[in-house]
Amino acid sequence: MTVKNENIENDYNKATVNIKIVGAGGGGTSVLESLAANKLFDNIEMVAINTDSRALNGLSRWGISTIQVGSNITDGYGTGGDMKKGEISALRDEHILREMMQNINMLFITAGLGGGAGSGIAPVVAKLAKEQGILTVAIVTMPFSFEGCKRNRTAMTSLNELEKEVDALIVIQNDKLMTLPEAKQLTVSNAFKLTDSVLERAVTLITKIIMTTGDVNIDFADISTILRQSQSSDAVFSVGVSEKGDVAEALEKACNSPLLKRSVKGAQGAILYIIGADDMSMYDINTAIMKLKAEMTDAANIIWGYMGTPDKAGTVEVMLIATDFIDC
Ligand SMILES: Nc1nc2c(ncn2[C@@H]2O[C@H](COP(=O)(O)OP(=O)(O)OP(=O)(O)O)[C@@H](O)[C@H]2O)c(=O)[nH]1
Ligand SMILES: [Mg+2]
Repeated sequence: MTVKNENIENDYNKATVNIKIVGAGGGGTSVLESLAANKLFDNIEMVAINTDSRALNGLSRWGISTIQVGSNITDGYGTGGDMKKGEISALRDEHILREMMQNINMLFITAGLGGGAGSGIAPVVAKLAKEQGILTVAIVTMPFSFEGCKRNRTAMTSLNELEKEVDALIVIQNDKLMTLPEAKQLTVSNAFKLTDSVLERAVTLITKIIMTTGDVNIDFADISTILRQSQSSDAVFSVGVSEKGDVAEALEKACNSPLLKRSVKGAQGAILYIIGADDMSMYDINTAIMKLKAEMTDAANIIWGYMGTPDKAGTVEVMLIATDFIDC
């Protein structure tokens, strides 16, 4: 009996998932600040990486670690929009980045693409993570059209590099933010806050799924299976909430989020995690999942989880990750 308990303890220790979140460049760092300000994660280390020493200054008060790269290339300034400088800076200090990734299982990389630091650093971090077999999800924004062709080209180049290295890539088009009903009231800084909150939601979604133990549990291995099922890094991460406690409505909202680049149509793999009242009906969950299946492909691999909590009475939150698309 004792032996069995020790084994469980060992397995539990092994099963602890070490997650880090990297913010590359100025935009990436601001996402970390908003995660820290909302005190979302105590046990996940956040690391800001930039060439710009001033932008890294003071982050320790939020509990964010910092890595300044390329000090002999940019003299501690930003790259002035030069992605090559960002990339070379990261490569020069590759050993520090590699060390930062030791003993982690999963890495999130966030960046606002279009500038030089984030666009250059993020693909280098992704490549190093891939070499070490770390499950890697990048969540990036594409610049607003008004930021001009150069920034858009830089962002596209960086995106193409990232695509080759990561297990899942979530792309938020800043322009799409302008189509939201609240867009007209947005000041510039509020618009970026909105982007930050979308990035924040995607990171929260996946970490919440991994870190919480549900009644029908989903763990790191499930996330890994779904994200690695596909050769492509194309993925949909979304959250839907029904205030009426209607799981089908929450799922519908998750599938139709206005910021998604694509729908779940043609997806061959999905994770569906439902958080709601502790007396949720199995019939309703079944109906919702069958609806999702009908949207995806016949042979779709759907891993579902459920956590019932008394304080969720009246609302249902559905978290959805869909991958492995066959284009139809
Ligand atoms: N989410 C978010 N995106 C931002 C923010 N500020 C800028 N961006 C976006 O991110 C893109 C890159 O800008 P920065 O992150 O400031 O650039 P950088 O990576 O630091 O690169 P350099 O300053 O050129 O060395 C911009 O074109 C914007 O689209 C922000 O506060 N939050
Ligand atoms: Mg910068």
